[in-house]
Amino acid sequence: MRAVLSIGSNMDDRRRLLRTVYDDFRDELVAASQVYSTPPWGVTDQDEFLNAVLIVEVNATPLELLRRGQALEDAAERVRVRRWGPRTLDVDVVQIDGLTSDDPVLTLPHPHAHHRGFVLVPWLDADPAAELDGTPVAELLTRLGEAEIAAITPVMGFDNL
Ligand code: A4P
Ligand code: MG
Repeated sequence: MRAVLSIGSNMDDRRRLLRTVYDDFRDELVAASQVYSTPPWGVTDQDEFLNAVLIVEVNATPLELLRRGQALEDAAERVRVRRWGPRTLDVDVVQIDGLTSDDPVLTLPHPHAHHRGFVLVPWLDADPAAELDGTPVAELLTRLGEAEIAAITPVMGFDNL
């Protein structure tokens, strides 16, 4: 199955932590976005994030993929303190093929993806033809504020991370 992963970090060695995910999926990678610097969304009194999107082709069940992302979070010694708060590493499953699920353990597509610039901008970068629930990601981006989008800036590719 093909999956879209949103990865983010705003604590510790952010570049190294993102790289652990990239390296883990290296052999299954279809496309990777640039790495972006993004202002915190939701809880704004925290440090800037680095965010990226990876598109992967994996031979696994959706739940296995979720658990694999969570194992990478655990390896980053992520401590869950506060919803939307600072984190060493976050691996969110944005979309898997055309699957939909309202299971709270794995909701698909990710319920916040369509209005988060830090997901949509890198996603469009990794796949200019990307669609979410039948709507082009490029169109979803036009619904966000210009200032929000302008603040999401590419800093480097994974090759230089
Ligand atoms: N879960 C359900 N569906 C999914 C899915 N599609 N992908 C469940 C991943 N997990 C999913 O997640 C809570 C539960 O969601 C898990 O048990 C899983 O089974 P969590 O990662 O433990 O908690 P969280 O990440 O603190 O909460 P939440 O609400 O998922 O936060 P988000 O949505 O991950 O947002 N600003 C910027 N600029 N960049 C960021 O990366 N990230 C967040 C966190 C907030 N602000 C940000 C960023
Ligand atoms: Mg999460």
